[in-house]
Amino acid sequence: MRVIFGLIILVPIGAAWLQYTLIGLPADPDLAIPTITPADPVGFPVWLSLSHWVNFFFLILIIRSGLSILVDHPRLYWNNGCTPGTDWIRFTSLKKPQDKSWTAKEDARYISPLVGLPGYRHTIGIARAWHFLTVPFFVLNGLVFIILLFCTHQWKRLIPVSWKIIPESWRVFVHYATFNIPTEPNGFYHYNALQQLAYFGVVFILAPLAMLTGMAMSPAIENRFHWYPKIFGNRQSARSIHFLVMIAYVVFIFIHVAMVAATGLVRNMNHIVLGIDSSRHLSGLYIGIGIILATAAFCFLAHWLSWRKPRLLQHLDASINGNLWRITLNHFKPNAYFKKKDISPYFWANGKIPSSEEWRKLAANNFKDYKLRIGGLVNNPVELSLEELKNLGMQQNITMHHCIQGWSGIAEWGGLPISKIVELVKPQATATTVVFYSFGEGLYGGFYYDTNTLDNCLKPQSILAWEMNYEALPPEHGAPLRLRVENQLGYKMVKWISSIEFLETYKNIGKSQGGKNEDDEYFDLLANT
Ligand SMILES: Nc1nc2c(c(=O)[nH]1)N[C@H]1C(S)=C(S)[C@@H](COP(=O)(O)O)O[C@H]1N2
Ligand SMILES: [Mo]
Repeated sequence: MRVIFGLIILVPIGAAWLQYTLIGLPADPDLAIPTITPADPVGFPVWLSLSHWVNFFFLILIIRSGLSILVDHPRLYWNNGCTPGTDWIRFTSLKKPQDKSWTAKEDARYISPLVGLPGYRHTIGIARAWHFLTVPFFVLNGLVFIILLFCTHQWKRLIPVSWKIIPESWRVFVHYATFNIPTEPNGFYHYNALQQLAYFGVVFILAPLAMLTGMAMSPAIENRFHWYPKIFGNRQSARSIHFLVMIAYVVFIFIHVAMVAATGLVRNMNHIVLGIDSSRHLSGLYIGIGIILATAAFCFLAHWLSWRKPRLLQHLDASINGNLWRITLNHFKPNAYFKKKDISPYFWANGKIPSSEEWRKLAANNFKDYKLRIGGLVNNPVELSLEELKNLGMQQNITMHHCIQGWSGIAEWGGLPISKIVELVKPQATATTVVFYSFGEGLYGGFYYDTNTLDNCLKPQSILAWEMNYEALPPEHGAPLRLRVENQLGYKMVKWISSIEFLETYKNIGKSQGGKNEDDEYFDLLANT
């Protein structure tokens, strides 16, 4: 894989040198400034400068928080099951140990806060808050930009109108690649072919690709529209492409900044900052540097907020994205789709196996003495053994699991639809939240628990599973009983369930955030993305 990427970079450069040494430099690209008609873009209007810098600001936040998300599962794959050893690139020196259990959580890595937002380890909750808080505004800014682009003549800067752009771009590329800087056009009026192509690619290819591959990672979208991630191969290739788009952005930013500096820094900065065509005033340069420094300063503020006001960020994210997903994605109903042959050969595990005496005793006796307590706002509280649960019915689903960390896996899960439990216990009208308590502990101590809306518990494929891949649920995957709610991320699916309660609200449990990870790691209450 790395060889392929190496070739993608080296082959064009090699070809450029070959052409240069064998045939000579192609003619300087045509720079004759065409006579400017009233239909041509002249200069940079304020909206264009603004959206350019706003875009820069958001891009920095998106990339930095994205890197923090990435290292929570620092491996990228082309296969849905994330089988260890099949990663095409990894950002950890560790191989998965063969001789002991190794959870995905243990596999998460540290990233310096200078690079990642917020950086460090196990900070994916806040990293996601930044990522998702930024994205709607990034998209909005992009839309405004594109609309105004087409409402004015400015589109002519970016949109190639002839295929000639390709050979012309190549000519420019041969110049750059062999360090024969061609005469530059005045960007106030138009760009050279390669520049136009690059800007076009960033706006009209990279940005949409980033959004579309991002959406392909949502459990709610994936299990409703199974065809969607397949546009990119599968969910993990969508994740890999999402990463490659980020790399392309970073490479673009470096080359772009270098070229801005190399081809008349003062004049270029006056263009994009102030919209004036002058090489004499330094104000554009100073203001531009000011914007870059302010963005850097915001990164420090973001770091401070991440550590001092994480709850604020979590709630801000919930008030924007949480609400947005509640009224949209959360309505999608999971569709049966996967076949036996799709089952992943490997399935990462997460969480600490319960250490309590109670669970170990139950496990030692094959859970024969296990009793699931179901109570709360119900008319008929019950205690059910595994046997009794099994007698109530069974459903088998083959589904894709989406962990917040980025890994996925396809497995068969067999168990009792929660709708059957609801029929049995008869929740009162006020019961809208279901809490699942675990025998296991959370990463930071205290028992693991999570809540789901009753509505999501009643979606197709929501079950209490005692079977995985047609065998008894193994201890590391949650024996004797675990939850499956397929339109949510993995952390909502409590393993080693001890009891279930129907409630009016999640607010009176734990730290009032709706789950152990929501309490301790600032994960989202609603996990559709
Ligand atoms: N009790 C308990 N349940 C848990 C967890 C945990 O730490 N403790 N981790 C959750 C997370 S983050 C994921 S991704 C899934 C993992 O399920 P698996 O181990 O079967 O892959 O379990 C969820 N349920
Ligand atoms: Mo997870």
